[in-house]
Parts: sequence; C-alpha cells; structure tokens
Amino acid sequence: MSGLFITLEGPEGAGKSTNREYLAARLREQGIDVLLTREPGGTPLAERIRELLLAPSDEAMAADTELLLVFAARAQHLAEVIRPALARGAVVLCDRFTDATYAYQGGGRGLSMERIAALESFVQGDLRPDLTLVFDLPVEVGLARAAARGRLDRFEQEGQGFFEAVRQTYLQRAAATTSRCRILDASQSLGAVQQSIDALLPEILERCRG
Ligand code: Z5A
Repeated sequence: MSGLFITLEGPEGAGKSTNREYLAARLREQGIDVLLTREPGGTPLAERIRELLLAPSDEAMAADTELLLVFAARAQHLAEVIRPALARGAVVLCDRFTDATYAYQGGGRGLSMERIAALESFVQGDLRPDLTLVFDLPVEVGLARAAARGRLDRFEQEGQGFFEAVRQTYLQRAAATTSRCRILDASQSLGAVQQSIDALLPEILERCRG
C-alpha cells in the first residue's frame, strides 16, 4: 500500500497552516488516515534545524548554508516521518516542501535551480509530491498578515523584492507542472478559499482511494 503525498505551498501569510487543518478535517470525516507535518521541521532534529533557519542572528547565514540546512532537515523528515507514513498508506499533508526551496533559495536568494534539482534527487530519490496546493496572494497582503502576528523571523525580515521573486517562482513552477499543482486565490476570504478546497475534494478522495 502506498499513501498520498500532498504539499501546501505559497508565500508568508497565505493560509497554508489554517487550510491544512481544514483539509485534514475534511479527509478525516471520510475515515482517511491523515498525517499533518511541516517543513522545515517535522521531527525533533529537523525542528532544531528549523530554529537555526528562522532565528535572526548577527552572523549572516550564507545562502549555501541555508540551502544545505533545508535539505538536511528534509532528509531527516523523509526518513523518520514522511516515508513511513506513506508506506502505511496515510495521506501526508505537509506545510511546505521542496517547491519552497526552489521559491526561497532559488527565486529569493538567486541560487542555481540546477543545484537545487541535484540536491532534490540526492535527498528524495524519485519521491515527489502527488499533489501541491499553491496558495497565491499579493506579497503585501501576506506580509501584512505575517506582521500582525508580531516579531518577524529571519525570512520575514527580507524586502519586497525577495518576496516578489518567491511568488513568481511558485507561479512559474505551478504553471509548468499543472498535473501536480493547483493554484488557489488566497487573497479571498477564508470561507471562499475553503470553498476552493472543497471543490478539489472529489479529486483528492479519488486519488486516496485509487
Ligand atoms: N523555507 C525555505 O526558505 N525553504 C524551504 O525549503 C522551506 C521553507 C521548506 C518558515 O516557513 C520559513 O521557511 C518560510 C520559508 C522558509 N519563510 N518564512 N517566513 P513557515 O511555513 O513556517 O512560515 P510562513 O509561511 O511564514 O508561515 P505562515 O506565515 O504561518 O503562513 P501560512 O501558514 O501560510 O498562514 P496561516 O498561519 O495559516 O495564516 C496566517 C494568518 O492569516 C493567520 O492569522 C490566519 O488566520 C490568517 N488568514 C489565513 N487565511 C486567511 C484569509 N483567507 N483571509 C484572511 N486571513 C487569513
């Protein structure tokens, strides 16, 4: 038996965490085994790497260090959580995955997409998400939502240009992989976003049962 790997992506404040809970509840109503997780993180060791990645620091983190830390956390997360859950047939709902690396380290930091692809193959083998929900919204709307929560993490302290590049990279990747990615307009009210998720449920349920 093998499960279904669904990732939720998008810029800050797009509603990934909120809607991950919503989708999990809809799937559990149908008796489906759902595992909720996130990146960077998802295991105690990977959560410690997350702290390194998010904490503002006086020592600037080199972009390559950031890239390698993201994939180090992912290797641990895959080994300890994602692969075992998929192997038992669960639906894994993961808040961010490797599309975030292309968007933030590739688009935002300007690192080589080929280098990211090489690390993706090294760490993941041929494991890729089955379905990715991309929550898209204008940068200023997402940053306002993030700012309303208080103290900004190391990424949230970046400027508008960084986040525009992140958003455009997500949109380009979604356009290039329409069989895997669904773009949702996350600038709508939460109720409207959740209606868009409801519209995807039949397809998701079919894939779960297929
Ligand atoms: N990162 C990376 O660089 N490379 C990688 O490979 C990976 C990650 C995997 C941590 O991620 C950072 O790691 C991230 C990229 C980097 N950068 N940052 N910052 P994260 O997922 O933990 O961080 P985040 O994107 O900032 O999470 P977030 O701000 O919590 O966003 P969210 O989960 O999309 O949103 P939310 O928590 O569900 O909602 C935010 C607020 O908006 C909350 O008050 C909601 O009630 C509200 N909300 C949500 N939807 C709506 C709608 N539709 N209307 C109005 N208000 C709403």
